[in-house]
Amino acid sequence: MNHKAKQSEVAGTDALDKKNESAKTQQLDASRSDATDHALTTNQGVKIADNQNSLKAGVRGSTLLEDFILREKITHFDHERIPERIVHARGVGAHGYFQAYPGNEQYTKAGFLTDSNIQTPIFVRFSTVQGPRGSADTVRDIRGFAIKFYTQEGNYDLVGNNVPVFFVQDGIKFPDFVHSVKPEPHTEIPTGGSAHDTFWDFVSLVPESAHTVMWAMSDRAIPRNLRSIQGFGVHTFRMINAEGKAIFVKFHWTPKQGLSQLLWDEAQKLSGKDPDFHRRDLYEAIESGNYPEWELGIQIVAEEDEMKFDFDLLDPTKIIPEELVPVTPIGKFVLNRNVDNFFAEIEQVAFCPAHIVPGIDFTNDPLLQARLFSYTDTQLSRLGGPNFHQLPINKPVCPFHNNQRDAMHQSFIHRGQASYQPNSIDNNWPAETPPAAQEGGFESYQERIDGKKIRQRSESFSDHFSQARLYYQSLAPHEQKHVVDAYTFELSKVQRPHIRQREVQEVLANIDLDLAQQVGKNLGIEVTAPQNPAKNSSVEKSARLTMTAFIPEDIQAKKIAVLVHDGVSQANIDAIQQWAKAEKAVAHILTPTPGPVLNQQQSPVASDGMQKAEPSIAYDAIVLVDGDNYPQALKDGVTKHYLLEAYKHLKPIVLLGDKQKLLHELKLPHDEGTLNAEDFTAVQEQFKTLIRHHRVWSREAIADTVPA
Ligand code: HDE
Repeated sequence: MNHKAKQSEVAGTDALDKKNESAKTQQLDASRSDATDHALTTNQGVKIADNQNSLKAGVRGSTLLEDFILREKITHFDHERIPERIVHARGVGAHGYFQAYPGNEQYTKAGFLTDSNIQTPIFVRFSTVQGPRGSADTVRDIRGFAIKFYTQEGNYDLVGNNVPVFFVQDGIKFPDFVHSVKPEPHTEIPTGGSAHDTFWDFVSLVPESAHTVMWAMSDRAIPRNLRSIQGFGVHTFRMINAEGKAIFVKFHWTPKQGLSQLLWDEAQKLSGKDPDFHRRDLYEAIESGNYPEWELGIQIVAEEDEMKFDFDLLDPTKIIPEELVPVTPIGKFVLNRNVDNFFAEIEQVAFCPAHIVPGIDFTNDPLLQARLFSYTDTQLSRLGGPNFHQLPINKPVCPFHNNQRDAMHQSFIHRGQASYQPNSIDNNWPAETPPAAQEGGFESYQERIDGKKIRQRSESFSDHFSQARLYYQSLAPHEQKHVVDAYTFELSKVQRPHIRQREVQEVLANIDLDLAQQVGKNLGIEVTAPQNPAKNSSVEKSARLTMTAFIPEDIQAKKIAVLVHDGVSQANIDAIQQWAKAEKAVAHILTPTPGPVLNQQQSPVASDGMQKAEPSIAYDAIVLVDGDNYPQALKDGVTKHYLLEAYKHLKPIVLLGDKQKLLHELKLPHDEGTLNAEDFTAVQEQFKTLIRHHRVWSREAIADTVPA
């Protein structure tokens, strides 16, 4: 019997026979507990007669220790929480599938990347880094972007972030960095943010952080939703094809939805008004069939070109500008299914950068190397032992067998006598698989190693400012302004003047004197010419660093607030709803109170929400519908405040009929983002273009002076 045939016989038929996409669903189905139509029992299966009263010595007497039903219930409850992740504790996730484009065999032998006919099930978890599990979604922070691919050759985890670089170059500095950004130890303040002394103390002393801090101070760190963020593998990885030829790759995933940001004022307000803003958005988009989609691409560098850049490919604080190496698309993934249970799936999912499959391998990036150890280690205390791979969300869909046995939370009943190798009792099974491409055994890439054991940073890692400068120089003017505002805001919260001074003079001035002087002016710090100015990167400006390079083609899932009152025009409401449906956008009819309003014909118009409860900051654009009852209907000021705030936050606005007067009343000038019409259909195309571009940036100078 050949090796492969024997292996599948040993493996059994269950996982192998399942179709790829449904495999994960079926696996989860098998472990789903659905209590409908079942009697309430204890964990031992004893039917419970009374779940309302504990066992007592008389109706007013003390509770008895022998009440095993009470004790079992309370004991289980007492242990419901597990330790949250030390970083990336706040997160949300969803299921979906990945599908490769044809033609990737030249790069890799990984089956899920080379067979374009299969849909590989995936699970994605997005997260913030700093805050605890209960913190707000919209804080200024890097977002985690971790994908588990349940491939037929084993689970592959791509554990990345929404920015392409990291704060430190060597894993040994990671605990220091995390301690500095986490809430300060004496007060446990601030929750979810970096605007405090310890963070700025550390980063101003560690210039290798300069580039990533610049990304964190940009609009990338306050995304509008999780559907419109990019993802990056950060480190350089390797791909190996069936001939054994290796290339270096950087992973990028680009959202079909385009990129969009919150304004800082919105982000702060949302932290209070809807701390679950991002997780709600993702859940609702998927539930309504607006499935978010990303394209996976790679930047490819031939092995022989490793040294040809003015930075080191192994340095995780550097990007490869797309002008030097363009991104080659290799596949796409779609998120199309919400979880059934947050804890079982999102909280218990365990990612690890060391989970790779044949055709993909690591490089010597010293940050990546430390990560390879850290993730499994953290799961041991978080998930209570080494069997966390048996949890439904972590279990591979392909067969897996070895001689690891027992330990906490073992849920398999291993049969047979021999749990060692070599053995002659079980004919030496489970057996090794040769590494040749067609057999599929994992083989590490045979990189030549020749060096001294040494604790030293390579000289090629020593330029810390030129790419920070490249990033700043590549941003659009409004994005640069936001960076100045963000440094000003954060440093204004720093209590110690010497830390502010050091960041502005010794970091920012080295990156860009003008940037440093703007921030310095705001903080009352005089900035002098730098000691160590950034040398220019070989690329002066990179076109794909500004978010304005990622405008979506459609307005699918964009949210539009439609403000109505008693006496509104039904014709315009119908037109808005038809248009939104055709565009797959979400139009919410918002009423002054939760009940319906009456239109001009006195028929009820159903409410999707109340204006006070569904604030403008939760929407991408607004429409004020015309009607008979103005200004009586707007007398309490809620609608006016809505308009003022939407205007301030640079939203596209449509004013229909009598509502055209409102801007004038509020002393706000009309501009290219405020559309006046009698009929909605007359401006719908223009409105769509404005929404695709998301904000009316030309309004920003005026909007900053608008109180709201
Ligand atoms: Fe992580 N990181 N990390 N990290 N990381 C964790 O693992 C760690 C780094 C990232 O949704 C932890 O299971 C070290 C870079 C994401 O479950 C922990 C170092 C990048 C997630 C850990 C890094 C990341 C984590 C905490 C430096 C972007 C959330 C819980 C050597 C490329 C995954 C856990 C999820 C989570 C360690 C640096 C991304 C403690 C030691 C660089 C997206 O093991």
